[in-house]
Amino acid sequence: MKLPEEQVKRFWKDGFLIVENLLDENEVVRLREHAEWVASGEAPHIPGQQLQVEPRVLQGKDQAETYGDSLRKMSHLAFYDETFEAHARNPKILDIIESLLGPDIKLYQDQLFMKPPRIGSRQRYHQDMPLGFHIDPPDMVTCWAALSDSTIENGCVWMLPGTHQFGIIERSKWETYEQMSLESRLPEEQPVELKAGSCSFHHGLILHSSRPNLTEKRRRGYATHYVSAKCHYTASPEKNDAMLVRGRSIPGCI
Ligand SMILES: O=C(O)CCC(=O)C(=O)O
Repeated sequence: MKLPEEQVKRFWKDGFLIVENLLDENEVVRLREHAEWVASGEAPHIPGQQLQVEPRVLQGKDQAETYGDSLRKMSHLAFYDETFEAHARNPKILDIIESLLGPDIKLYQDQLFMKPPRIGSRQRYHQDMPLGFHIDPPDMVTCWAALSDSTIENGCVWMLPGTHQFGIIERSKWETYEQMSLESRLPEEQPVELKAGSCSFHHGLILHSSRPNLTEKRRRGYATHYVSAKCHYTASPEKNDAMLVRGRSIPGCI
């Protein structure tokens, strides 16, 4: 189903959009249970290097009860695993991405942010695209699917509306926004609180962050990062494993 024109306009103005209840309960439970299995470290088909432990646990400053509870995020899952790939190809998500990026779409990367109880750390203000997405132009939209309720207390994502319109922003300015946020001097930042099954969509250049998880429960969000298949790939071609998920590949492009 196409995204209504009014919502498309809102996305391009703000740089993000919330779509409530996009996934049904079965879809959420399947992904959540699968994520728990992969996070146990027992899934033989997911390389260990795709699982990233919370930095303070690595430094010995925090402790987690289980290996799964020490994880900050798991990456590139859809490229190894059918359940995550099926989510990345979910027509309900791709219809929205198509309304924003056009008919030819590739999955560039994915990240399942685990935000473990009590020790899930802050993600500083950043733009996604300059952090390892080698594309030109920056036609990139992420679907962030809430696999559990995401709230201010458990570390939901915060957006700075409209900042995608500034192009690539210098890292020193990211730091300025980060400091202002830490000092509660950034009235324009908006929390994206989501019920499990709801999704937010954000542009690859919007400044966003997420806060620590202060609760006793995990906050899980599965981010699938899509790009237009018309983008040029700006790194070495052999590193390009972007997966066509809708439409067609275009010769000479990603
Ligand atoms: O979920 C988070 O904590 C961070 C999300 C994020 O940075 C992203 O989806 O690009």
